[in-house]
Amino acid sequence: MAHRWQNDLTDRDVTPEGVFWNRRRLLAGLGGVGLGAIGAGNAALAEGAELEPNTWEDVTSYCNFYEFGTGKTDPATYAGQMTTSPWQVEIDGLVDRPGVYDFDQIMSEMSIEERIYRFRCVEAWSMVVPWQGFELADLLALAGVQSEARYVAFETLLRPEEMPGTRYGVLDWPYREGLRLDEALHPLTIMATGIFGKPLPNQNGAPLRLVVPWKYGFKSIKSVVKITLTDQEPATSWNMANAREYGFYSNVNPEVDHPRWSQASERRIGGGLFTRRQPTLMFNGYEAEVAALYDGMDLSKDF
Ligand SMILES: Nc1nc2c(c(=O)[nH]1)N[C@H]1C(S)=C(S)[C@@H](COP(=O)(O)O)O[C@H]1N2
Ligand SMILES: [Mo]
Repeated sequence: MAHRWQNDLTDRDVTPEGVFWNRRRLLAGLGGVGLGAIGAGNAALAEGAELEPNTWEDVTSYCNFYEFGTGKTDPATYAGQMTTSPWQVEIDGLVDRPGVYDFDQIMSEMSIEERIYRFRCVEAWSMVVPWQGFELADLLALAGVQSEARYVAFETLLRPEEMPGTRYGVLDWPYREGLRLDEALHPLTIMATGIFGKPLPNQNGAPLRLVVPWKYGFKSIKSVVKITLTDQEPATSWNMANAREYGFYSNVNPEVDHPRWSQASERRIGGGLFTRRQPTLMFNGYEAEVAALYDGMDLSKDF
């Protein structure tokens, strides 16, 4: 058996048989296998919620990726300079198999199922993006999460010679994000590898970025190079920049306003002259799936 990455794992370590076959069955039940299947994202959305995808043009030209500048069009203009191959993801902290995992090897040799997820992404504006990717839980399982782990911390590549925005101190680089472990293991939390059936464009976080559909867009960290399992809530870039405005959780919540603007409605990107405002849904429409994660918490305090 060839090495799947620089650690010494057997096939059995990578994909427990039961898990693999359950996933197959699940996919078959959804009417297809692999990329032909529409993932949990659709089934999960509240009925009647809008799922018409945005265009390739919308998704790849109106971006946030501050390593390339703070303007919405800066990423499309400058992210082309980022070298994305080879690409390694270091997984460390409270894991059984810490190490440097090669992205191409992960994708070509691992038995991780890629699926299509048509998620809404929301901030003051919203888009519907057809991602492909796999559950973050599958990647974490490769490294073997230890029982003391409570949080997952993520870091983006920091390569100033290819990232003109990092010459400015708008954020504390590298870009950092974090999730509680139960959020990270939720099946709606994915590592995206592509959009519209194509590999991720650099401006959208090539080759591998997080997508957490019930949280505000900035939680979905791009171009991930490091994942650390910890027992402490990790520092996150936006919280470090402005703790009053950006909390650790950042769940989409129309009842908790950002200090400088209402979050009760969002402007849908695209549609030319007729850009519509629509009410923002609790947990971005994924309330049935994720509300239980926050039982007993005061979400106006833990925002
Ligand atoms: N590394 C990194 N990841 C990032 C950002 C960033 O500036 N740097 N911006 C975040 C913000 S604010 C948003 S809204 C989403 C935007 O993702 P998109 O451009 O693919 O729509 O990426 C998030 N991930
Ligand atoms: Mo954002």
